[in-house]
Amino acid sequence: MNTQDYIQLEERYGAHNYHPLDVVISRAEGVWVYDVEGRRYLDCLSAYSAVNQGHVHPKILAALIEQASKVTLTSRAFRNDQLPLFYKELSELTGYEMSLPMNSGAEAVETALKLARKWAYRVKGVPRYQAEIIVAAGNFHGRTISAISLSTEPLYRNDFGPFTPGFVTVPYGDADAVARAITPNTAAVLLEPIQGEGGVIVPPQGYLRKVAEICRREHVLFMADEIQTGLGRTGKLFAAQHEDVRPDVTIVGKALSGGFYPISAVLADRPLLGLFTPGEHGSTFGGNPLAAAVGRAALRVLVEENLIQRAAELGGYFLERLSEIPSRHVKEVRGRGLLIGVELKPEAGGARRFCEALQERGILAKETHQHVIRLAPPLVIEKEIIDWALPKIQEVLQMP
Ligand code: IF1
Repeated sequence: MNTQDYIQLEERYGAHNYHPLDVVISRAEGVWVYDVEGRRYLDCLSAYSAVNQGHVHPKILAALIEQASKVTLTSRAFRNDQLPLFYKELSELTGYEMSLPMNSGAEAVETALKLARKWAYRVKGVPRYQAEIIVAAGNFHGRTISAISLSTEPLYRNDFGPFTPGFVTVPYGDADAVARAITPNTAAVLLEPIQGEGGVIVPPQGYLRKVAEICRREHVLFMADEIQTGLGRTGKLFAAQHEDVRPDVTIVGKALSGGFYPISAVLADRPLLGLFTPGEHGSTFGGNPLAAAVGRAALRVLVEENLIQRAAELGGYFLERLSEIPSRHVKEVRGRGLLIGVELKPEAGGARRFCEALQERGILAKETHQHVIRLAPPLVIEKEIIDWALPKIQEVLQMP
């Protein structure tokens, strides 16, 4: 079967909820993916930052195989011998006292929303079912009904109401707007430290710190969705650390498994996560021994291979070189660490044709918000590979 055969099958039998680039990947290793025609590409998306550790990392693969041959799923009705170690290692790495494991990112976001509401009623004293959670315009927190209820993107919402109530939207990047939106019923503020889907939007310096201060003063929880920005992507373990902020709740996913398996978690200290009691929340697969073993290996790789430091250094280098490319199409190059967005001028006609031109040259990237090319390779990338990619990116940015 060739590329077209696979595409036809997919279009015929699969729901059309995506419009992928026409490349059919059958194999991957490190920063490289290979298609069914045997062509090689540099992966500059990293599955939206899920493969920070690089594709098919050998140490994570070994942990997966070893655990899969022992026991994969017990349900949480019984205990398993991997989850306690995962909890401990996640706590030691992140500095949060506890965590609650789920599968997809959206589920972890839902978990955090439930936690904030319970805290509001049981600790803060908000009248029953009056809790409000403040979110930012342009956010992306997932695809569940509640996650799209937070969204301001018509495509994600329009046909899917009625929506979950209890959310208040403020502009992103404006701390005063957060302060103004707070009422006695506010439970939490939920933000991405950098908006990924929003188009790699880096908020003004000091924004996160100000919001954190406002939250502390007003007795409101500050919750960071670090599903995309966390676990090294921006050159710190968490992007909020660029402003020395430690949110009350941090949500992680994606790279928590290095791309092998959906694993997410909510991180917080005991007074908060300790509020959940048996039966209130859970998931068949959340915290299963295979996930726990994979998560442990994925975290170890981040640390042992210095991937966070690499993201800081190589990201800085990549961003600088990209900024030097003369192009009449580019409006701005921005980002942190290896999460980089190249925003094109509206006259450029959208980022998609640039991504297709990159594909022809052996680089896979995905447009976001129509005018932004997102460049986010696995953190195991090397300077020489960035230097290989730069002239190709330059060629594409200098197209007519
Ligand atoms: C898709 C975007 C990225 C996320 C943040 C929660 C979730 C995500 C900050 C939900 C997921 C993904 C999902 C993917 C596209 C993608 C995405 F462009 F849509 F916004 F990464 F930038 N919080 N982001 O970024 O996690 O439930 O998917 O595990 O196709 O929907 P999930």
